Amino acid sequence: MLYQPFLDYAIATLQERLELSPYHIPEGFERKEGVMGKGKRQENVLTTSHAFKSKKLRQIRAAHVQGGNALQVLNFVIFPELNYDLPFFGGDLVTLPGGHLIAIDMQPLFRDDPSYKAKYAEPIMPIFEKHQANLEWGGDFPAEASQFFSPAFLWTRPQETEVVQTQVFEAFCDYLQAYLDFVEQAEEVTDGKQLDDILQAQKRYLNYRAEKDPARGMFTRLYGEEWTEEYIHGFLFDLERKLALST
Ligand code: DBV
Repeated sequence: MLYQPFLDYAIATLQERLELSPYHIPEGFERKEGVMGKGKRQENVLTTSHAFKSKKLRQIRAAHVQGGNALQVLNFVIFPELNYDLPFFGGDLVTLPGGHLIAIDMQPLFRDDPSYKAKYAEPIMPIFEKHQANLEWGGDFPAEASQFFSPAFLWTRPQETEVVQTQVFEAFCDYLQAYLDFVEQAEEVTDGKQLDDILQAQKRYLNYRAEKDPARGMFTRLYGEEWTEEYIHGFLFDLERKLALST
């Protein structure tokens, strides 16, 4: 239940600040039960999915995995509509037997563009610095992933659960509020070249996340390969499927 308050806060805040509509969750993915481990260490694991959309946000979705003290995950991502230059909101909050792994970011479409950085990274640096001061840098992560993170990437592996409940929770709330400020201000893109750049950047990000999903192993052990691949491509990172449907 460690991440339930994060999910509750996110949904309440989104409802307060946006006009949300439901986003279709394919059958079989709203709720899935499985079993992890053997004998005395056996744990029931429940995965629930939550999804919404709004005028500027194509898909707002969360996967919440609850499997006792040693397995708790909230993966929460916001994918903007393709006619906005907004970054992705990404939260990967993971508790495994070895401890907690926390990644919170607003992942840029155009990481190396200085004007993009000035628009979407610089304003959140004060929030990043405030929280970074209390949360030790989490150390190595896959080098390939670094091209998708912003300079405000909050990455930490706290040992104490209390740190997650307090400092990580505050950081999550601050990042989400700041993201919704960006959403409020965002204006529709109409230029053809810019729209194409956004589409390419979204596809690159989505394909990376789908291909390298660090939860693939966990889901495959729990629910099998077929369910897992369908969950990843048909719900968690579904842009390619949606584009294929619309052409
Ligand atoms: N990660 C997901 C989804 C998850 C999920 C959809 C629904 O993208 C969970 C579940 N992340 C999850 C789990 C682990 C991680 C790890 C279960 C632990 C895997 C394990 O140790 O077995 C950020 N998440 C990680 C790691 C990173 C991230 C860097 C460590 C991975 C490693 O060391 O290999 N978030 C992740 C990431 C991006 C992001 C790579 C890239 C853009 O936004």
